[in-house]
This record gives sequence, structure tokens and C-alpha cells, in this order.
Amino acid sequence: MFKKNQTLGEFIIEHQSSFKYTSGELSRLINSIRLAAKVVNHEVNKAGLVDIIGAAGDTNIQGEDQQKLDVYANQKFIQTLTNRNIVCGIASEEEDDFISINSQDENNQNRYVVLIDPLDGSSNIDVNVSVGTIFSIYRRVTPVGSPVTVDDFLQKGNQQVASGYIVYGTSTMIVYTTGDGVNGFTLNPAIGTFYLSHPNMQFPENGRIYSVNEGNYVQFPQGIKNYIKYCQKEEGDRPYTSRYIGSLVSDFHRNIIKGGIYLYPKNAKNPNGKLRLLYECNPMAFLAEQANGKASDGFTRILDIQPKELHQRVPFVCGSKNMVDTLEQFMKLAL
Ligand code: AHM
Ligand code: MG
Repeated sequence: MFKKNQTLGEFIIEHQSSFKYTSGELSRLINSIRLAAKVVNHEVNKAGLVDIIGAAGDTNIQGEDQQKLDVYANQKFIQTLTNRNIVCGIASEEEDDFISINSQDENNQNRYVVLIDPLDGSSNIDVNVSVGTIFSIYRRVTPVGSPVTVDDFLQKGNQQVASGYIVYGTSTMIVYTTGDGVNGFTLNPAIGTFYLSHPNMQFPENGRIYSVNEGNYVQFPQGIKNYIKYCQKEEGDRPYTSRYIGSLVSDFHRNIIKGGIYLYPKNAKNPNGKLRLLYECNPMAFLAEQANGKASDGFTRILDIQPKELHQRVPFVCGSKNMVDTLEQFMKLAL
């Protein structure tokens, strides 16, 4: 069924018919993301060479400094999706509000909205550590041909039709799902083509890696503290190994391949956690479930949370199924 070394372009065409709404619109949309990813990749790779890194001077809605490459990636993804007239709306972690596309044009029959974190983990750029792009795609809920509203974006994660990430690492990869498993494609930079390199990716059911910013330990909820102590205890296959890149995409990517759990719990500075439900947690949760893994806020399935606002944050735990199950048991016991 999977042809290794198949190009992403070929794969998209071949698998188009397995998607339940087969108008080709979603395929064209994923193709546009592929194109923007290549452009952003080129720029990310140059970051160490030219004087492009450093804060652009702006702050985003969360009050964080924006790096220049964040701004660049944000513009590229928005431009590509807008110019190709492929979506009816875009929401970005770097924009205060959602963008309605061609809202005046009644002939705009586009049915999809995209939510994007254009460059996640951007504090890693100027130290040459991998960063990523995360995207999430929904069908609009308001009538086709009318301007999009916030309701088109505030959908539960279980309504996603596709999600994925691009990791700009030692190799650049696109990993995505349209609800039929997870596949990974690696860029051959010499010819600018993504090839199927990781067909049918699956989280191992058990893992031995835990990824968390332990600097925040004293502020974590008791259940998280107890779970971390459990990971460190010498017993059975433990202690587990601690690995934390501080780039969600890269930490997730390692854990899906090797087996592990990623945690970003609430702490004093971030009482609702740090990560954004719509731009980071939902797309990663959809990928995790499609790859036999699990994603939770410690108690509840991420994909079942009803979003209330675009930039909502949520505690996030994601990874190998049995590890997330155990974490949830610790959370319940500590209540
Ligand atoms: P960002 O969207 O501002 O880049 O923040 C998200 C990133 C994640 O990629 C990463 O896992 C986390 O923030 C790291 O946060 P911290 O430095 O607090 O550990
Ligand atoms: Mg982010």
C-alpha cells in the first residue's frame, strides 16, 4: 500500500480518493502548505548565515517577543494560502484575530479554514536547534460564500479534517494526517522534493522518555510531581530518560519514533499551561491519536475540549498511550 520514496505530490494525488470529501480542495490545500514549507525551510536554514535573527521588535498577543523568522514564516504561510485562493479563513498564533479571505466575493466557494503556528519553538532559532510549523484544518461551519466567523475556528479538535507539522531539523520533514494514519515525508534539499520516508507512523505503546521543563517542577500540580518521581524511580524499566528540546514539534517527533511522553503542565507563571489549544495542542493531539498515541490535559481528552477563544491555553500531555494513561492515574489520585 505504501510506496517508500514516493513523492509527497504523488502521495497526495493517490490518497485523495480515500478522503471522504473528495473534491480535491483539501489536496490542493496540503500542496500549498508543502510549498510554503519549502520557502520557510530555505529561510530557516539561512538563519545562521545572515543577519536575520533577533527580535523584530513586535510582541504578539501573548506579550512575547517575536523573532524575525516568526514574522517571515507567518507572512509566507498566509500569503501562500491567500494567493492560491484555497481557504476561506486563517487563524495564526502570531495574529491577534482571524483573517477572512475574499469575504466580499460571493463566488468564493472555499470550505476550509486553517489554523497555524507558523514557527513554533522560535527561541531555539538563534542557537541552531530545530523548530517547527504546526497546522490544523477544519471545514467551516458557517455557509459557504459568506464571510467566516469566529465559530468556524472555535471547533472542537475532534472536528479536524487534517493536521500536521513541519520539523526544520537535521532533515526537514512534513508529518501529517487526514484521519487515515500518519505519514512522514523527508525533504531532499538538492531537488526540493519531499519523499515518503516514514509511512504509517505509530507511537510505541510504552516508552522510556519523558519530556518536561523540570525547571518549573516546584510549581507543578501534585499529580505531575508524583508522576515525575515515578519516572525517575529505579524499578522495572525505570528510571526513564529525560529529553527536553523546548520545541514541541521536535520533542513530539522524537517521542513518536522512540516512545515517550511530553508534558507542559500548568505552573504559577502559566496557570492554564503555556501551549495554545487551537494552534498547538489540537493538531498534535489529532496526530497522536492517529498514531496510536494519546493526548490529554491530565484529565480530559484534548480533542473533546470546547474552545472558547482563539488564543486559549491548556495544560498538555501527549505521547505513548500507556504513559499518558499512567499520568492520568497519578493526576486523579492527587485530587
Ligand atoms: P512558542 O509558540 O512561543 O514558540 O512556545 C511554544 C514552545 C514549545 O514548542 C515548547 O515545547 C515550549 O514552548 C517550551 O516552553 P518552555 O521554554 O517554557 O519550556
Ligand atoms: Mg507556538
